[in-house]
Amino acid sequence: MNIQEINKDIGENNFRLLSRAISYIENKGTDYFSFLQKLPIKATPIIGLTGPPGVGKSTLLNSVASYFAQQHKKLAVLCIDPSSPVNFGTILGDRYRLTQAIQYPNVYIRSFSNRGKLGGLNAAIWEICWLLLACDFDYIIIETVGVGQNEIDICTIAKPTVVVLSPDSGDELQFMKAGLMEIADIFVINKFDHPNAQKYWGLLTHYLHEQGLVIPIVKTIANQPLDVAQLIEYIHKYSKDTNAVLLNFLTEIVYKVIEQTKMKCIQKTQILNNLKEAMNKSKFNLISIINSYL
Ligand SMILES: Nc1nc2c(ncn2[C@@H]2O[C@H](COP(=O)(O)OP(=O)(O)OP(=O)(O)O)[C@@H](O)[C@H]2O)c(=O)[nH]1
Ligand SMILES: [Mg+2]
Repeated sequence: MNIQEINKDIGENNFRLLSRAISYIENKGTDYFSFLQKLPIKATPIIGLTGPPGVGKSTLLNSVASYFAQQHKKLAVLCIDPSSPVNFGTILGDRYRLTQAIQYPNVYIRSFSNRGKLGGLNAAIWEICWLLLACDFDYIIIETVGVGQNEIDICTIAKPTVVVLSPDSGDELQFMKAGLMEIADIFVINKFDHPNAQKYWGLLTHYLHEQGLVIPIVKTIANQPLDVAQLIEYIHKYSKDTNAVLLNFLTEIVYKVIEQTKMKCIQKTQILNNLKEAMNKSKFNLISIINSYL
C-alpha cells in the first residue's frame, strides 16, 4: 500500500485502501510512523465543526457536505463520536445523521471513537489528517464530539473552526465565559426555529460587540431544507490562506512528534519509584529529580 495506489483509488471514488491506511495509523501498525514521514503534504482546507452536545452539528454537516459534493468536490468527512468510558465502545451514530451526504460517491465518511480522550477529538486524528493531506481531497471536514467549554483541540487542526450553538442548549449565558467561544472563526446559531432564538442571537451579538470581536454569525434551521450558501461563503473566506492554515497544522504535528518521542521512555511508575527512593534520603531535592529527566 502506497500513497499513489491510495490516490488512484480515491480518483475512482473507491476508498477501501484509504480506510485500511487510516486503521493502520489509528492502531499504530508496524512502521506506521515512517509511512507518514514519507508522505507529500498538500494545503487542503480542514474545516472544523464543533459545539456542545446535540446542537445539530451532524445535521448541519449533512447539508454542508452535500453542498460540496454537488459541486463535484472530493470530500473526507471525519466524525468523532463519544465512547463509553467503561469499555471504549462507541455508538458511531453520525453516519445515520449524514443520510444525504452518504449518498454521494465522492464523499468519504469515517467515524471515530474519541476513546475517552478529552479535547473533543481522537488522539490519532492529527496523524490521520497528515495522511489525508497527502490524498487527493478538495476538503477535509471534522465534526468533534459534543464538547464542553474547554475542549478546543479542533482549533489546532482546522481553519475555519465553526462553533455551532443552539438556543436550547441550557444556560443561555454560559457561553460568555466559555473557552469554546474563543476559538470560533464562524458562529452558527442552529435551531433558529426555537422560541428563544432571537434573544439568543441578541445575547451573542452583544457579547461579541462588548469583546470587540468581529465574528460572523449564521442562523440555521438544519433539520429543514437548508441553504448553506452564506455559511459556505464564510468557510471559503476563512480557509483562503491555505499556507497559513498548513503552517498552523504542521506546527502542531512537529510539536506532538517531539512530545511523543521525548516522553516515550518516561514512565510515571519509574518517576514514582525514583521519588520514593529520593524522599528516603536526608537531602531531598525535587529539582535534581526533574533534571535527571531533562
Ligand atoms: N428543532 C430543531 N431541531 C434540530 C435542528 N437541527 C438539528 N435538530 C435535531 O437536533 C437533534 C440533534 O442533532 P444532531 O445533528 O445529532 O446534533 P449533534 O450536535 O451532532 O449531536 P452530538 O454529535 O451528539 O453532539 C436531532 O434530533 C436533530 O434532528 C434545528 O435546526 N431545529
Ligand atoms: Mg453529531
